[in-house]
Amino acid sequence: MANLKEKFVSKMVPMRERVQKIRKEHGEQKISDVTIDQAYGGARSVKCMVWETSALDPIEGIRFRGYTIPELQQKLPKAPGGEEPLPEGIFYLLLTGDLPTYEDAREITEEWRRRSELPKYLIDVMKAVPADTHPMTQFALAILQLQKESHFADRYRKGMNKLEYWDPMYEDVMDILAKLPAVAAYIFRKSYKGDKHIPADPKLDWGGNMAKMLGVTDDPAFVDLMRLYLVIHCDHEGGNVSAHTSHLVGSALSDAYYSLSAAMDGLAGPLHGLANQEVLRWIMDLMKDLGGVPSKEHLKKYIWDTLNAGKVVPGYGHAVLRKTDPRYVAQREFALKHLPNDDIFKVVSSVYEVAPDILTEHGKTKNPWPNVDAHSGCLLYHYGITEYDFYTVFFGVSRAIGVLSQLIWSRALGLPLERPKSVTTEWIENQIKAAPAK
Ligand code: CMX
Repeated sequence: MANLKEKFVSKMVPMRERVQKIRKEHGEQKISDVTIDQAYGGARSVKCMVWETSALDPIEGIRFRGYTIPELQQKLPKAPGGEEPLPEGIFYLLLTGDLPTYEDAREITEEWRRRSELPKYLIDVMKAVPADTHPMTQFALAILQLQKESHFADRYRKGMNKLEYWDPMYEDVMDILAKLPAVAAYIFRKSYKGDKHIPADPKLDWGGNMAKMLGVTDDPAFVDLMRLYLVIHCDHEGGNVSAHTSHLVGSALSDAYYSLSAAMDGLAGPLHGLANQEVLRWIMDLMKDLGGVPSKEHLKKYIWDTLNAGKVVPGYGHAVLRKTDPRYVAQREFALKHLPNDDIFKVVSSVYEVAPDILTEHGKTKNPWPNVDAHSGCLLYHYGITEYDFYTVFFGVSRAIGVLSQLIWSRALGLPLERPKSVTTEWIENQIKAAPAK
């Protein structure tokens, strides 16, 4: 795809110079201090990584290249007749920093269509996977199996100048993103629909084809849901587990297949992306126990029971956010427009009304507000995707857009091996002893 690649080069060259200048002239300037609590506590808020594609404010939420979700719903190109932005458009934006035209997005659709076919060896491997394997395991496995296609690994083996790393990385990223909807749909149909598959439609966009190949409904609102979903889950700055994992693994010059597959292993944790499946499971259990849509009083007791049993309320809390996640809000607005009378949506809304006060009273979580995962399952369930173990795969297809765009940038900027320093508890105790008395 000449245009996008040329456009990227036009951005890459000045950006390289900009970063080199910053490092040369201001490399010694401090931007973060680290406390003992942060060292034990998962490095919260320690600023020690650069991530170009998005930035997260604790109160306002995510901005993709400076744009909020409502702004992108307005400004990104849409498919004819569609109401939600095309994921191809956000890939263009994350990679180049510029808003695409409809034609720019269409070119990416075409490029991904040309690269989308799944090799037969992948299908053979996927067929051999035990049927009860979790969809996220299958997804990470499929990405890893495709690694033998890597241009980056091939070029590196043959000998490549560092300044060229970004180029085969770009090619790998385009190949992977092109195939992910078909990989995801293949896992879905194999796991839940009798191993009967639906071919892609060459006339459809990337998200449209994702919806088509799943084969759950012809409702055009579902196609728009897929596009919205694939846009809003794509990136959430660099510190989250999936993004950070891809960054770390990629820093060893592992190619995009290795980096993404590892990122998906992190996304599959219940405190991260798997929370979307856990939310639906929790709500379905709740509706079963309480006989359908519960009263507020019953719901409050159920939430307290969850907390008193030493469990988390899935979909609530966040390591960075301190307000309702704008990705939650975008999905809530979609639900209010398309499925206001859905019973599960009613429960999701009731939880939103009562859970923040309960979590505040409980007094542990720093953020009592819902995150992205509190809402996505109810939308997917409404359109017939009732197998909630599959939900995190959608998150993974979307997250690939963000982490892979950044991976191209990481190689373009020559970012080095990531290697923070670890210390022992004994070392920390010695630091405490050596510190001046307060
Ligand atoms: N329910 C109950 N307790 C919660 C809670 C919740 N939803 N959220 C946080 N807490 C607890 C933590 O478990 C922690 O307890 P301990 O002190 O006993 O360890 C305490 O509150 C402080 O946690 P925190 O600093 O507010 O939050 P963290 O940065 O440690 O963790 C997160 C963030 C998301 C893992 C946590 O809020 C959580 O477990 N939420 C539920 C799972 C979830 O929805 N994850 C998806 C996040 C979005 C995504 O990545 O996809």
